[in-house]
Amino acid sequence: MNKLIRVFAAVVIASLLLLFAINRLNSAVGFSSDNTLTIYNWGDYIDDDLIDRFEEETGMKVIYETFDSNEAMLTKIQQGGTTYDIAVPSEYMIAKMLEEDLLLPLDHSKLPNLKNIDERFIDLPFDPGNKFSVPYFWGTVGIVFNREMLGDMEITSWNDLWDPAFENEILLIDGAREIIGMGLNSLGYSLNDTNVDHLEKAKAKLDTLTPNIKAIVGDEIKMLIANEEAAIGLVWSGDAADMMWENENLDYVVPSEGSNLWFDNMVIPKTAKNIEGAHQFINFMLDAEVAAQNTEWVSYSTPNKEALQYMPEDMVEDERFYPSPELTEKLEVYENLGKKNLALYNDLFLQFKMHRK
Ligand code: N2P
Repeated sequence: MNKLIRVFAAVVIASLLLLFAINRLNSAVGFSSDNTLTIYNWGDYIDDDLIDRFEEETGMKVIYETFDSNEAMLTKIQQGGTTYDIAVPSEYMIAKMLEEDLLLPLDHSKLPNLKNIDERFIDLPFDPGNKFSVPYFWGTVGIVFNREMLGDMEITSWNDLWDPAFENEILLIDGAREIIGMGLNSLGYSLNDTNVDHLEKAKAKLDTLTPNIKAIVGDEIKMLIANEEAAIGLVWSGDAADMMWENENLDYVVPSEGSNLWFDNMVIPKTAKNIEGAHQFINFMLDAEVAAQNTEWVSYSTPNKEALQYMPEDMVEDERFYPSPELTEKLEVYENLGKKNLALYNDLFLQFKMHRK
């Protein structure tokens, strides 16, 4: 009996020692929650070398996950399975997340590099005073097209896409607001229209584009168009810029009927565990040289004014990707249309996708 107790005690002590050792080891390699930073960002939206550099400089361990739409990101954050320290939603989604009380206020004293951001991108209506969000990238929605494949056919408007000559030549990004938005814009309606009749007309008009649509895809759209698998794509500006570095036959246009101007900002979800680390990461990404390196890799347009001096001139001076304030004023920023209307956009988009099958 005595022996049994001794064996039992030895096992307990050994287990405790083991647990202690694992714990020490975990924090040494950075798995304790303080030392881990979990980031949720769009696909292809950061230079991985910068994550390595941040880890080296801070000793933190970054866990990095990606999403391909604002809606998917929101669902994941609402479900709360994984807790994220940083997310990068677009403006209308930030407004929605604020409405649902999902974001933490930022401590500006920990973000001295915020001064590097061009004031054009500061204090916008979806987040007055940038209390909850800090600019990351911005851009437009438009059409990328292959001049070589299209011969002398010009594309300048959304309505050009309905030309029967483009049968099976168009790829679309998988975004409800972008695609329904194209339908709305092509009929002269606003991207923030909530009139059910207008929205149904937009969906019906999109259905008539079906013969020209080759597929609705995610980030692989860049590879497909750069490899000339399709001549035309509805894309976000930076994806077009990226493809154009790969294939010189490509060009990008913001359609004449109007289009979307968007802003993706970094936020800290309320459920974040490493709030200090999140601020460190945001401030790191706001550094001028870091932002320049990231922008060169990602190809989207940077809101970081101080970064521009470190970037190639032909990139900064390209008006297709750095449109003037006069042009951007003509574009529409998505508004948070409320639960019911956003659900309607999503439903119509789903129906449109099913109609294609
Ligand atoms: C990056 C997509 C950027 C998204 N792949 C536009 N909000």
